Amino acid sequence: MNPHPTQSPYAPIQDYLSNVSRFKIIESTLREGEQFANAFFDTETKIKIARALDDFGVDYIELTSPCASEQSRLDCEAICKLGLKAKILTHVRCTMSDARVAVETGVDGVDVVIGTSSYLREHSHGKDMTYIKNAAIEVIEFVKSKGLEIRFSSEDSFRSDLVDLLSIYSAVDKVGVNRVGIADTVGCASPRQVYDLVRTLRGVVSCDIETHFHDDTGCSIANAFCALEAGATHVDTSVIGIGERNGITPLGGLMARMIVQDRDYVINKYKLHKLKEIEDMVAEAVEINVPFNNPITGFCAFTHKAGIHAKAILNNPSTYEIINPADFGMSRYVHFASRLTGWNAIKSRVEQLGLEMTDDQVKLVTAKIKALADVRPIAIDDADSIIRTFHLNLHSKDEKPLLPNMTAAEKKLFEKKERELIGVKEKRSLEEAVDKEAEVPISKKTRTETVS
Ligand code: HCA
Ligand code: CU
Repeated sequence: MNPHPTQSPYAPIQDYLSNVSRFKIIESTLREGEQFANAFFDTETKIKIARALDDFGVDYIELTSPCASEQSRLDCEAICKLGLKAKILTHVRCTMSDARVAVETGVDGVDVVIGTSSYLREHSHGKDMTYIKNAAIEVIEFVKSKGLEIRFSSEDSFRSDLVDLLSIYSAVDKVGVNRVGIADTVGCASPRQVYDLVRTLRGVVSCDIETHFHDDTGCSIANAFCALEAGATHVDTSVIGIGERNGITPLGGLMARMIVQDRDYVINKYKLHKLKEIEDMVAEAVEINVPFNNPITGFCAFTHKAGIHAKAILNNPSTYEIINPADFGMSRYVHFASRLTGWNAIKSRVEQLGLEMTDDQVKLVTAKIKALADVRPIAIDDADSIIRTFHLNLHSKDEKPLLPNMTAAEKKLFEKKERELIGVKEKRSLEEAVDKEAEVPISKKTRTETVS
């Protein structure tokens, strides 16, 4: 699965920059996630989420600023006292007054941020780049003097002047910042822009590079991936991606992307089986449903519907799955109750139900299920009950109706569809017979060719 399992000396140069096989996660559900419209986390919920994330294996847990409110400060202290394996960070503005409060909470590190784009400089804090640089250096030296990790990040990096950005990152790198952060605050960046900026920055600073991507234009996972390819070391995530507006890179989605890249790294580092539980916990806390199209845990993430897909999946799941659901404790599901179903899917269901039928019988019952699905949407129960009754009828004298709860109109339509299907089937077998007669013996021909 990993296209670069070993680094060859002839690998293109950018592969040496890539950190896709050694990235770290800064989990921000309890900071960025608290900025989600529906989020209100009481202390107990925060502790539950922090413990679950720690158990999952994230490297860092980022918490709301202790300066946001008195309760935020107390919660930050409480989480620091839990003795988690993950390092605890808090996130504050780049000012000495915030930094002083942050270092007293018991955190392992402080993430500071200040807006550097002209939009934010003019319309938010009103400070120029020289002021920002001096403030950053003072804060960094102070936090370091307390023996804590310090990260400096520029809000709205992708709409900031590149020269301004590189100059401030280079200055903070020189005074020993542990990480610099790039933030796509408005979700405007494309993967290629991300790659270019991170790669340029990688050549300017020697410290770690953290990245933070909003999802306004649907690129948050792709951007995180490209950032790692370009040499970023850390990715910010939140559970289900919750955050300001429509949020940031989701933890689960990132896992999906990364497991395809380097299964061993992801599987050995994170307890992937816990993902669904964590997502359900957070979804419940913020009163949302996990979206249907969520990677890994969306209700249909491993559901196969069309007959052609189902047949191939039943033969070999890799045909239509890039991720093995079992890696996440999930299961695959072959959808058999629809008009798109095929006899292979029904055969597998017949076996699951512990019934015995010949292939011809399975084909016949498949035709009936498809006929009914043409009349009305059918549920799994309907399909199962058709299969069971059909099976019963095979072994008994009197013919029971396949579905007892049909209206007269449905029954009529069903019978018509059944007749049509049988007609199609007869036409098909006639065509097959004609084809057979005209057929060149392909297998023979191929064999001769291979031998000679
Ligand atoms: C925000 C701040 C932030 C900070 C990111 C960072 C952003 O606007 O709420 O600290 O790197 O998106 O810029 O979340
Ligand atoms: Cu953000």
